[in-house]
This record gives sequence, C-alpha cells and structure tokens, in this order.
Amino acid sequence: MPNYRAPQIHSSEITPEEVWQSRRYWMKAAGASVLTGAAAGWPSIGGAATLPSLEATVSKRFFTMEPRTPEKDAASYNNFYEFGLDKGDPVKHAHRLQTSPWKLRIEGEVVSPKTLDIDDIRKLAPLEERTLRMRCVEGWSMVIPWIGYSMSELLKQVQPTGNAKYVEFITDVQPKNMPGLSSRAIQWPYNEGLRLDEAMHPLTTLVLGMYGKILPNQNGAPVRLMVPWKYGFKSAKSIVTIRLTEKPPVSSWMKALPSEYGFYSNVNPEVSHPRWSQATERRIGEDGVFAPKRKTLMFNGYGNEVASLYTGMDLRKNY
Ligand SMILES: Nc1nc2c(c(=O)[nH]1)N[C@H]1C(S)=C(S)[C@@H](COP(=O)(O)O)O[C@H]1N2
Ligand SMILES: [Mo]
Repeated sequence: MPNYRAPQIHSSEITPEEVWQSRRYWMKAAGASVLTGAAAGWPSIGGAATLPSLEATVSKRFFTMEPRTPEKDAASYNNFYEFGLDKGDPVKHAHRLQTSPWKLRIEGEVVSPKTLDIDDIRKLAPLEERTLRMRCVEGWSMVIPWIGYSMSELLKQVQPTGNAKYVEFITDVQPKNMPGLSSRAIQWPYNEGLRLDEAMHPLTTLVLGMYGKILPNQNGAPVRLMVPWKYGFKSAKSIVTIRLTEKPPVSSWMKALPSEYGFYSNVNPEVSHPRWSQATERRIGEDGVFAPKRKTLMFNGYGNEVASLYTGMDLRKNY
C-alpha cells in the first residue's frame, strides 16, 4: 500500500497525459500484471524503432501517487556524458551504443564470481515495475516506472565474502560509439560506488527496462542501477562490471570535483552543493520554468526506508 507520502499535487498541475497515466496505473495495480510496450508507444525519438516490451509485476511496495514523468521527457532529457554533455545529446547519439551481446561481470570479494548475459540477468529474479522518484544533483527530478529487481538478488548469487564492504559499478567504454569520451570532464570509465549495506537495501534496483519496455540506450541500456534516495549520478548506466571491494571505491565524480561530490551523495535539502542550493527542485514535464519550485525531501522522500543506514553519521561531513 502507498507508504510514500507524496507532496500535495494540485489538480490544475495535472495534464490529460498524466490523468491517463494514473488511470492506466490503477488499472494495472488492480490487474497485477502488465504487458504494455508497443501498444502504448510514443512517437519515436531520434528515429529509434519502438522498443520490445518487458513484462513485469507492479510492485505494491515501491510506487508513488505522484504522476509519472511523460515517457518522452524521461527518454529525451538525459545525462549520459559518454554521449555528450548536453541533455539532448544522449538521445541523438546513444543509438550507436552496442548493447548486444552484453556481458556483466561480478567479481572481487565474492565466493563465486560470475559473468552473466542479459538473458541470465532477466531470468535471475521476477521483474517488478517500481515507480520511483529520481533527483538529479542539478536540481531537476522525474518519476519513472522502472523495471527490474533489487540489486541484492544479484549480489546474493555471488556470495560476498567477509571482506566485502563496498560495491563498485563500472560502465562500458566504446571508443568508436561514444562521442562524449573526447571530453576530459571526468575520467572514463564512468564509475560509482555504494557501501555494501546500501547496495543490499531493497530499494537499490538493478534496472532492465522502463515504461513497460526494455531500456532505451540513452537511459542506460541494457542494464543500469537506480538508487532513488541518492542524487542521480550514483545510478550508473550501461554497467559491465560490478566489483565488491574492501576499500571504498573512488568515483569518477569524486576524482573530478572532490569538494563537490562525496561518496554518499544522499539527497539532502539541508546541504547545499558548493555552487547552488539543493533545497528545491523542478519536476520535468510538470513544473514550467516559471512555476514555484517544489521542496526537495530528505533522502528524496525515502527516509522511512533508508535513514537507519546512516544512524550516528554527520551527513554534512559525509556528503
Ligand atoms: N554511465 C553513466 N551513467 C550515468 C551518467 C553518465 O553520464 N554516464 N549520468 C548520471 C546522472 S548525472 C543522472 S542524473 C542519471 C540520469 O539518468 P536518466 O537519463 O535515465 O534520467 O544517470 C546517471 N548515470
Ligand atoms: Mo545528475
């Protein structure tokens, strides 16, 4: 049942598309299983063909009453620096990403390292549709119906050793296909890290699809991470290696701008980025440029679930 308190939404803010989306949502919640995809397709973006459907059960635990971000916004306003620095670059260039065959290697401090292909990953646990908020450190947010399952399902399979304290996520590098690699803004491959208990938290999701279909390339096909209580950059796209380690991994963003990006990167309206406030956000597809900004919630509104991970920690120091 709805366990996330949604900020009040005025009916005047809800567009017909969102009304339709939420009606569709309730119908699905009643019917439990979804197979959307082609039937619900949007006009193709960047000439991309409609993506194959991905069947999933609507999660009763991970959803929100807030309207979903229109699919076309979620699939065309992106950060994926491997394909360029502008929000419109990934949708323009990510069709060049080679997603098949794809191998995901899970290694490091584990009893049984594994190399899985996408079929193995899809079959590893039942796929769920989880509608989660995503808050980018730049001050915008979205509500996206992701398809996947808890990262813990995957990590259990490889059995972390007693030395495993952290998990590193490493993105693919395809020099011929990624025009953004010429930028020296960050070090490639793009990498991110979590503490093992954060990675094992049920909200930490291994994502294979969104909006009833497999992931569009620009959203991190064929497999990405989604950690909804942290800033969006923690959710690495197009992952090829998951490495369990004893020492905290140093992410691309920590290397590039250590005073701005720390290891934790929990959404926290009380701790400003050195160059801007994090107190408010603009919901893409809903809040116009002139609309009053909405308040950002501690842990992006997932505090009931995750605050206990940080008991006793100074979240100003551990930013
Ligand atoms: N490999 C890789 N993963 C990445 C990024 C990136 O540039 N490269 N950008 C991050 C940032 S800053 C955000 S906000 C989210 C955006 O995800 P979306 O485009 O699916 O909304 O992806 C994250 N994952
Ligand atoms: Mo971001």
